[in-house]
Amino acid sequence: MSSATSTVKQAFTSVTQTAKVADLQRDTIDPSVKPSSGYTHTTDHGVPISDTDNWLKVQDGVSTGPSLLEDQISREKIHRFDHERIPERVVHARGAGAHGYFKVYDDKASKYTSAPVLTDSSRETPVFVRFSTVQGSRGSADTVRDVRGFAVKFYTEEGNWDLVGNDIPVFFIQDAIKFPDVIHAVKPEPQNEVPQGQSAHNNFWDFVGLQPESAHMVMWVMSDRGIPRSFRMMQGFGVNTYTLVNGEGERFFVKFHWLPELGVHSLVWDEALKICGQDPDFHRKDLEEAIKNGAPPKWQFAIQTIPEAREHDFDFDILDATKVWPEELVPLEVIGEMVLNRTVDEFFPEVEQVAFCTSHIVPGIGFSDDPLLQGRNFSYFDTQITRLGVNWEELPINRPVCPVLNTHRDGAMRHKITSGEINYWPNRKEHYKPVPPDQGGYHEYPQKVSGIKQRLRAPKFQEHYNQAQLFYNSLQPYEKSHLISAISFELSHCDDPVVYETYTQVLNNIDFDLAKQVAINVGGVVPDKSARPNHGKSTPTLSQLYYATKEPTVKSRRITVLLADGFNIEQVEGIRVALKAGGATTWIIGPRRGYVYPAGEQVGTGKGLWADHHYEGQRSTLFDAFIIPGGKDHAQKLADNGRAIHWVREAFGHCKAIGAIGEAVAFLREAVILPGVDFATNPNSDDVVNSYGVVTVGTVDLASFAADAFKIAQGQ
Ligand code: HDD
Repeated sequence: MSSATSTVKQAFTSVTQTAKVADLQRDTIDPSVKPSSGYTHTTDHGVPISDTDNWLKVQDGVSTGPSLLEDQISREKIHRFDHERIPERVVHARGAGAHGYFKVYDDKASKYTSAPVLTDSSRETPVFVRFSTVQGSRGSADTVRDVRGFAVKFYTEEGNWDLVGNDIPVFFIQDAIKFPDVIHAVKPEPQNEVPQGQSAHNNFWDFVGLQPESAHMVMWVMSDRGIPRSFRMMQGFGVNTYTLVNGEGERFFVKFHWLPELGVHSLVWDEALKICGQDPDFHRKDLEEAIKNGAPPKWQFAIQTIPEAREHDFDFDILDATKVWPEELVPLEVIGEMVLNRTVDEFFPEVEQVAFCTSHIVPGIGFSDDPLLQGRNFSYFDTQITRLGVNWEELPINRPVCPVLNTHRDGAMRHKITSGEINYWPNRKEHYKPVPPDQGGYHEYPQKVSGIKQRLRAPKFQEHYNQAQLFYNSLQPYEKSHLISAISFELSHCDDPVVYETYTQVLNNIDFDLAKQVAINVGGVVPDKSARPNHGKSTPTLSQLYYATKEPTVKSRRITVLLADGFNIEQVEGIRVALKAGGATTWIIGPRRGYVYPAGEQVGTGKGLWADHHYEGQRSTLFDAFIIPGGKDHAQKLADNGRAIHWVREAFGHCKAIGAIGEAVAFLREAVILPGVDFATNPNSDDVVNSYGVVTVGTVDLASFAADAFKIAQGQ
């Protein structure tokens, strides 16, 4: 820690790494306000209540008489209920959150910044993260095609730092003045408030067709990045260009990155659509389930830096938020990690009331002239005033863990009581003395600026297609095919020909083949030649494949064993031990929620395995993989059940990992009805893994397999 920082800390009080947990518990651990089975019900003014079920009425013993307005208890209950809602966020209304910590591995970043949160490896800085979708309202579904918000509040010892990012590294627009336009265009249309949780409508595609700077981001959202498998499997990006200033006063431009430990993974579109209906809270529940099951999600934190003197060395403007800094040009440096290990206690005061501001930075970190960031710095504070009132930073989830002391006073819902007669500076008592920079006070980098005041964009901001093309060229063939299907789906939902015809022409600036295929699908203008030559450049780091898991793992994955009565119990037990050892969350799906019976056991004896759900209760869409054990009657019973066949077929269509043992191999072959699939011709061979992600084994010594897995689980 620098001496300046320590002096300031002494002037206030010291804080610890678990400070935020302790701080929040100030509001939750008081036993007198914890629900219990004793007589605890009171009014808001603390008077015990004897009846919360009957409004005070005039009764004559026979008929019901009038309800009395006098009933202060009933009135309070209704008043409080009437005012439970606050305005939802104007964007990113739908979200989920969790607590955790951030730490850096060493002081490597001190060559760029003096910020202790990024350089002091002895610290564990508390964080709160909120993930979100952008378009839909608070009650919309999780798995829609959309950008995901990735907002991190670091409760540092020098004050709160909010890194308000997304799961996509670029943005739709370059200048903040266009934000209300892009959001109006993507949100439900004003005349009928349709559609919800989708960008598949005329207004969005109309806007992006006329605002070509959005082309790059449109490619990202329409790629598999737009339908993540889980919040835990998303990359995060600060998106805007910030700056870092080191102890020598040198300045660097910086981009911030989060890299998920589990790799970057997506749903497939058909699956995403179905989950919207089957489990609209899929991502929210996934986050909670992983943390509660002891698989706290983890991200590495990386930075890309460019020294101030190299600002103009690139063929794009490094302050343009519609551009990435290709990793080949500016490599990532991993400097730390974040773990989310605590779920929230109550959604509203934590997830709904958390409020982020890009303008919240700490000494050692600064802004750049990125025109999108500059506008954001105004907007966030402003919107929190509408949502939460001017004293929103006093709310438990938002208040810093370090002391907050200043001359701000009053306003609606002020909680804090500051003693003393002074509320201004300068004053005779020298209270609230500003902290000099060498004692830790924030000070701006002395940046030289010159120019002519005018409403213009810098020259390199005029180029919009090079990186959109770079992104498209870098995709794997299957990623390109998904992207073409996604744009085709969206444009098919636009019924104004001007809209889909214009957009297919925009696409022809990116790639001829892309434009042609989409135009054929949606009835657009089929081009006969490219509007712009493809520069042919590509880079592996823009494909999602590059960031998929480096070390395959079942850890924290939802894996089921699919059963009917008559299964082979040794195999099931072996499978479950092995999966548990690998850290997977396991489930049994059967014909009913209740006992499912192994071979040799009478149905109804209660001596079976308990199925967590029946075939329709939880569909295969909600799991990552499944295994079917052998058993002669077992395979036949599955084959006789249309729901079981549908379960398997959908999973196969969604490219899930599938395993089958013994007799189940033949069932699987019949269920998916795919001629020419190699596992169909090899039902009795050992360890056949085919290109569809299907593993089949004829026989397996599961007893020794389970024993080995058990040893692994015991750490031997
Ligand atoms: Fe924004 C919320 C991310 C551009 C104005 N934004 C919001 C949230 C995220 C982002 C993750 C949700 C925070 C939470 O969970 O509470 N926004 C971005 C990114 C952008 C971006 C990565 C581009 C780099 N935003 C942007 C611009 C403006 C805004 C250009 C306005 C000029 N954003 C807002 C807002 C919101 C918001 C209106 C709504 C709720 C809130 O702030 O707290 O102020």
